[in-house]
Amino acid sequence: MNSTQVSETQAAVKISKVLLVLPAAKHVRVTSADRSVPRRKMLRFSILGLTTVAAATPPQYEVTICDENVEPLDLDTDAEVVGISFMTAIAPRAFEIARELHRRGKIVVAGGFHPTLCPEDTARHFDAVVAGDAEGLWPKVLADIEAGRLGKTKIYRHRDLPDLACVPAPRRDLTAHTAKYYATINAVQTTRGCANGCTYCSITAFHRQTQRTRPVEDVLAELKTIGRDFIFVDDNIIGDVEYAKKLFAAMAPLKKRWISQCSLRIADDPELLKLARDAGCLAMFIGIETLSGANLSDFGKEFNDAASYRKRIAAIRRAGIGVQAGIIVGADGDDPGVFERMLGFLRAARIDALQLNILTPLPGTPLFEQFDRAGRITDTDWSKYDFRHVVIRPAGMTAGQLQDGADWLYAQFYRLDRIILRALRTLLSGKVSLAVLAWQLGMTYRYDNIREGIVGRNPVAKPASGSRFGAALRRAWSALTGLGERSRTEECPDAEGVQENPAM
Ligand code: B12
Ligand code: SF4
Repeated sequence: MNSTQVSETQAAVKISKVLLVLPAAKHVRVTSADRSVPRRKMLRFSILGLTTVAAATPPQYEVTICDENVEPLDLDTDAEVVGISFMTAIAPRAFEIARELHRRGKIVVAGGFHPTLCPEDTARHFDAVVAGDAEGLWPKVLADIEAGRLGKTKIYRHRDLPDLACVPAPRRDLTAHTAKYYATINAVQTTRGCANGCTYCSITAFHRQTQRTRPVEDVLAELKTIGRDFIFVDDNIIGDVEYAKKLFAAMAPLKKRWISQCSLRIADDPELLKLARDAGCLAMFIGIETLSGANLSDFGKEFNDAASYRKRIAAIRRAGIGVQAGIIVGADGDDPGVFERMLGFLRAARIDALQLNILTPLPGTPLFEQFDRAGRITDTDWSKYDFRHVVIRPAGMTAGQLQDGADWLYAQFYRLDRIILRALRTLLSGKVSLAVLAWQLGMTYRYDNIREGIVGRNPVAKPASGSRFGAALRRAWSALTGLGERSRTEECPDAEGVQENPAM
C-alpha cells in the first residue's frame, strides 16, 4: 500500500477550523460524472460516526462535515485539521485523501473501524490515529496538535472504554444541507458493542467483546428531538435484555417507528418481542448467517441453532416484526449447492429482505488471523473487503463458484417478481408500513445489483438441453429482463446454455 511520509515531529498549530470527512468510492458518489448513481433518497443514512465526533469536538473549534457519498470534497479546505472516518472497504480512498491533504500542509487524523482494527497500517498514512471511541481521545488529539506534541503519540487508545453517559447528542444540524440524499438522518445509538464473540465480527473486535448502554433517559431525550421514523444503529439492540425491555417500555408512549439489528435470541422471549413491537419496531436485521451447524460452530455462533430457524423467524413475524436476514456464504462447510439451498430457505421462511455477505476476513478479527495463518487470503486490496468480492480461497468450492453463486443468489432474491410478491403478501397481512419498507429496500438492492452488473450463475444448475432456437430465445429474454445468468469471473464458461433452476 502506498503511504505518504508522515513526520515524526510536529510544530504547534493554532486550530480554528476542523473538517470531518467520510470518504466514498467513486462508483457510489452522487457527484460522479456518469450520473449512474441515483441522487434520490436510498440506502444512505446515518453518518452518525461523524456527527458524533463533531459533538465531541471542543466548542472553540468551528466544525464542518463532508460526506463524499453526496457532496464533493474540497481538498483546498481552509480547515487546519481534517479528521477522516472509514471502514476497511474505504481505506484506499481515505489514504488517497490523506496524501492529497498532506501535500497541502494539513494535519490529518484517522478514526473509525479500519483505523481502530488496523492502527499500525493506518498510522503510516496519517498524523494521528484514534483507535476506538472518539469521546475523550479526540479532544486530546486536538490539544496535542496545538501544543506540537502529536509526533510522540501517534496512536491514541482508551485504557478503559468510556461510559456512554458522557456521549453528547450528535450534531445532526451539520448534515441539514445534504439531508435530501439520505433515507434518514435520524440514526440513533443506544448501545455500543456486543458481548458475543463471533469470529468474523468487527463489532466485537472493536468494542473488546463488551456491550455498553446509554442511560435510557438520554436516549428518550434524543428521540424527542427527531421525527417519527428513525433507525437504531445498534448491532445487537437486545444484547442486554433487561436494558432493552426498559428502553422499549419507556418508548411506547412516543409512538415512533424504527428498525434495528439484533440476534435471533429475540424470538425466544415473547415479552421482549411484544415490548419491541409496542415501541414501534417495524423490522430487524438479524444475522442468520448459515444453515450449517458446522459453519456456526466455526464462527463461534452456536447460539443461533440452525434447526430452530423456521420456528423462531415465524415467531418474530407473528409479533408483527419483519426480518432482514444477514447471510454469509463461502464458509468451510459450504459446497456449490449452498446458494440454491439458501434461496429455498429464504423463500420458505418468508424472509422480507436479504443482506448477502461473501465470507470476508476483516483485518483485526479472529477470522483474519485464522485465514492469514492458513495462507488462504488471496487479495489484500481493501476496496474489495465490501462483502461482495471473494478475497479468500474457499474450502468447498472454487473462488469463481463462490463469486458466481453469491451474485446469483442476490440477483434471484431481488428479482422484480419476487419483490412484488413479498410486498403484496405483507400488504395483504395488514402490515402496510412493513410492506412499503420491504418494497423500498427490495428496489434499492435490486437497483444496486443492476448497476453493479450482478447477475451471477448457479454453480449447480444443469446445462440446458434444447435447440439453438431455444438458446437464442433465452438470450433475448435475459437481455430484456436481466434475469438470465452471467458470470463476473473469468473462471466460468460462457453463460450460454445455462438455465435458471426450475425448482426456484
Ligand atoms: C449505518 C451503517 C452503514 C450505513 C451508513 C454508513 C455510514 N458511514 O454511516 C450503510 C448502510 C451505507 C453501510 C454500508 C456498508 N457498511 Co456499514 N455500518 C453501519 C453501522 C451499522 C452503524 C454506523 C454508525 O452509525 N455507528 C455509530 C457511530 C457513533 O460509531 P462509529 O462509526 O464507530 O464512530 C465512533 C468511533 O469509531 C470513532 N470515530 C469514527 N470516525 C471517526 C473519525 C475521527 C476523526 C475520529 C477522531 C473518531 C472517529 O468515534 C465515533 C464515536 O465514538 C456500522 C456498525 C457500527 N456499530 O458502527 C456498520 C459497519 C461500519 N459497516 C460495515 C460494512 C462492512 C459496510 C459495507 C462495506 C458492507 C455492508 N454490507 O454493510 C457497506 C459499505 C458502504 C460503502 N460503500 O460505503 C462494517 C465495517 C467493518 C470494517 N471493519 O470495515 C460495520 C462495522 C458493520 C459490521 N457488522 O461489521 N453501513
Ligand atoms: S451477535 Fe452479531 S454483533 Fe454480536 S458478535 Fe456476533 S455478529 Fe457481532
